[in-house]
Amino acid sequence: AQLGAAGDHDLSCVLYCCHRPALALAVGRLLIEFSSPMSMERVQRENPDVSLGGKYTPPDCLPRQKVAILIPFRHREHHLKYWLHYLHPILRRQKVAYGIYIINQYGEDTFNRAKLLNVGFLEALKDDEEYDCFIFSDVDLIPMDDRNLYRCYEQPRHFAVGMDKFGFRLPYAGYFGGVSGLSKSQFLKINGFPNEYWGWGGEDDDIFNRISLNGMKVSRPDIRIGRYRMIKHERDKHNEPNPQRFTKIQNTKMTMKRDGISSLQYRLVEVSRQPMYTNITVEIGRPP
Ligand code: UDH
Repeated sequence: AQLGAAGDHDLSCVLYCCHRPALALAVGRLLIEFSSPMSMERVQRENPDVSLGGKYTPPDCLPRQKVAILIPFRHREHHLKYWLHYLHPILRRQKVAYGIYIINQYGEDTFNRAKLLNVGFLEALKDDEEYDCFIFSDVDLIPMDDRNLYRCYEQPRHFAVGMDKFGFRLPYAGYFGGVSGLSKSQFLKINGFPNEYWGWGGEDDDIFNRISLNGMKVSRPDIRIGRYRMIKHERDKHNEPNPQRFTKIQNTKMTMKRDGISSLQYRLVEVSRQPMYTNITVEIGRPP
């Protein structure tokens, strides 16, 4: 009787998996704004079923994947509150089994997004070896449609197809920035992400090259569904455009075998479990 009361979708979910009911619960297009004040207390109040460290498992179906969501981070506390406020409810409606990891770069040396994400991959697996899908998201990007499902696909996924700052269009065919996702085996196949892109730009193109050079093809949601709002902000300090990026992305074929998850070095500073996310503070060095 209890199962019947939950409705057909939930019933199929109990018997099978969380995949199909995810769309049944979707709202579709969402109103995303950043003008109302936001606090971590409010996010916590609104998400009582998220457990310590920012983890969630759907109570009524069996997830096929376990998803670690990795966010490269430094000094963006304001953005993080909005990200958590919007994403926790979306992921819950999508019936994702997930954990949120903030990979916080220690110190004030040049920022390195891709290296932080490599650290996140290893540290998330140390936390829970069952993760088999990894979604890499900038802290300032919020999906405008919850039918853009945060899980892994047959091919590496690019989620952030239409950002407001690019007029809701893909800026170029090989764009892989903003929000992307790879299964554990797809990530290992490309030797993870490059560690040697310091400062802004190029690392996402290098990742796109790695995917193509290893015989895979990027998959994307429909442009009408893959829409994103970016929280407006000034350029960060210590993340200036990297002038070497243009030559580096010409050489992915040569560099990807030696530079990647296989060569990653870092010093873990602190892991702390917050109510809405797990924080991993890490020292990753500085450019040579
Ligand atoms: N990030 C930080 N802290 C930093 C730098 C980057 O947390 O100091 C993270 C954050 O998750 C961010 C992501 O890395 O969303 C990518 O940073 P980015 O600077 O490459 O990309 P973003 O789209 O800014 O945030 C692009 C430059 C904007 C200049 C706008 C001038 N009006």
